This record gives sequence, structure tokens and C-alpha cells, in this order.
Amino acid sequence: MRVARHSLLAVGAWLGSILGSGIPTMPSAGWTKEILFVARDLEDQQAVWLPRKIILQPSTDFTEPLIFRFDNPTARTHVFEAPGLFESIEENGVRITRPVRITIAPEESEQILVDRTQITTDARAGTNEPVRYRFYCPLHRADDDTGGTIIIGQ
Ligand SMILES: [Cu+2]
Repeated sequence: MRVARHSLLAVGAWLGSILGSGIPTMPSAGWTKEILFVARDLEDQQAVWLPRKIILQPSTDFTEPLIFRFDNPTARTHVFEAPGLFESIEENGVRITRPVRITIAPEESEQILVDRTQITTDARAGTNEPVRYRFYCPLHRADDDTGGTIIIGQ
């Protein structure tokens, strides 16, 4: 029990340092809004994507193409899955959307262009409650873990 509590505190401190580092970031290289997610191994074969909470404000964050980047510094393959979210890709010269389920190999990085059409539709259809999308690694998710959350502000 003592060990478990200690590791929880360590993760919390690590998360705090990530959140404090200014993510989301605006890379100077291009006119995009980039959000960085980093895979983190936990005990008991579990893993999470950090940070665990992202708030997007359409009025400011949707003015440029929205990029999600996934860094996997661990020794295992992880998947970023976010039900309800879609990515925009070009296939045979045609731009299509598909559900966000991205596989990232060990020590690799991937990025996607987020399709905002569905987000906007969800936000319009909703009540006054902000729209939320969960995300997690389906390969290493704990049974009682609800994963991270992307919250769309109003
Ligand atoms: Cu995983």
C-alpha cells in the first residue's frame, strides 16, 4: 500500500510538471495548433496518456488546423483511442475522416490532423454541458480507469 501511494504521488508530480510547461503549444514552424500527448507506463502493465485533461476553446484553438501529436518514449507499443473524435486523412487523393485510433510504436511519434466538423456538430447538439471526449490506450487500460478527457469549451 505504501509503495502504491508513493507511485501515485510521483505520477501526480510528473503530470504537474507537464501541465505547467505550457501545453498546448504553438510551434513556430507552422500555422497549426498542436497538442502533445505523451505515453507513460504505470505499474501492473498499465499505461496512460498525459496530460489527462485537455481543454480546447473553439474560438481560439480552432482558428488554425488542429494537430494532435503522440510521443511514445516507452519500450512498449501504445494506442491512442478517443471515441467520438475523428482524424482527417488523405486517401487516394481524397480527404476522408476516420475514428481516432492511432498506434504508436516504442520510441516513435505520430501525429494526426483532427477533424473539427464532428466536434462542432457535437457542441451544437449538446446542452449547456461542455462536450467531452475520453481517450486512453486500449491495450493497457485498467478496468476502473476512465482515461483522460478532452473538454470542448464554449
Ligand atoms: Cu498502451
